[in-house]
Amino acid sequence: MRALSVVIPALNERENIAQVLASVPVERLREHGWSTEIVVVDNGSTDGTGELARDLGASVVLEPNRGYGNAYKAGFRYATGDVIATGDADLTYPLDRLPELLETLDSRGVEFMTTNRLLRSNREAMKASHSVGNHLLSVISRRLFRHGFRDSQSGMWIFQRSVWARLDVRSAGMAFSQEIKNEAHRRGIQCHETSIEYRPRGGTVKLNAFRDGWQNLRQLIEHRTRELAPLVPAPPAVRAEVCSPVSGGIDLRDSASRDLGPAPREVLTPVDE
Ligand SMILES: Nc1nc2c(ncn2[C@@H]2O[C@H](COP(=O)(O)OP(=O)(O)O)[C@@H](O)[C@H]2O)c(=O)[nH]1
Ligand SMILES: [Mg+2]
Repeated sequence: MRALSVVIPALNERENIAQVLASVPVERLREHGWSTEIVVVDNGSTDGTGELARDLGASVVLEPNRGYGNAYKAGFRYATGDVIATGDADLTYPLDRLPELLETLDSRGVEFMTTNRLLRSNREAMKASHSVGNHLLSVISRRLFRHGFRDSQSGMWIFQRSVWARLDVRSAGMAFSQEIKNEAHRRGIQCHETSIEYRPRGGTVKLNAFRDGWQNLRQLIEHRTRELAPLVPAPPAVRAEVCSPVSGGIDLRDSASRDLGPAPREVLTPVDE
């Protein structure tokens, strides 16, 4: 049995989270040879998203520093699966298709798989202005990084967890999504992009199209001109305080200190992420 971690960032998604968690087909994944842990990263929600997710059986990581990228970094630090799969907590991504997507990852023999939402059949699910912005940013990514990914902003990726330690992904915010793809390609990781269904969002959009679009452009230029520095392995942790399931606390584990025993259920990550 292989282990899958489904990592879901959530900022005030109380109205969606139960349905999102229920859409992960844990039983079907088991039949396909996968054990599944679901990790919800609560990014300082004020509507009880984290508590509800925990009550429903998910592992909840608290990341007090707002930002989509910050949330993912905390979730990836916590995840223990052989493979990580991601998706928003807003009902847009087809988490119910994970068994088939994992089969594609295997059959393609790649380490990192991203997804393309920019299909005609998905047009109803995306605002026209977002669609234009996504196409534009995707063209620029393709030109700058010389790859063939159609959708630079898709937030559903499925990859071997070992890949994460080989990437230098810095964005704290929405640019994380393009950066992880561009960086995987830049580092020579074997990549593939597969088409997915994209569904109408539940709840309220957290993206600010103008601000996030502008930041994405700036990030693309910074990334393209960044030197491809060798990655410094994370130093071993000198101490760790692991919280109990109920009391909350601080977990200072990093990817180099996996010998600290089973992951706690709820983690407050260090604030300097
Ligand atoms: N924009 C944003 N999303 C966050 C943040 N923290 C967690 N998220 C979650 O990340 C996902 C992406 O946000 P969303 O509004 O769906 O952006 P979009 O999919 O690009 O339109 C959602 O599940 C949010 O709840 C944050 O600080 N900013
Ligand atoms: Mg979304």
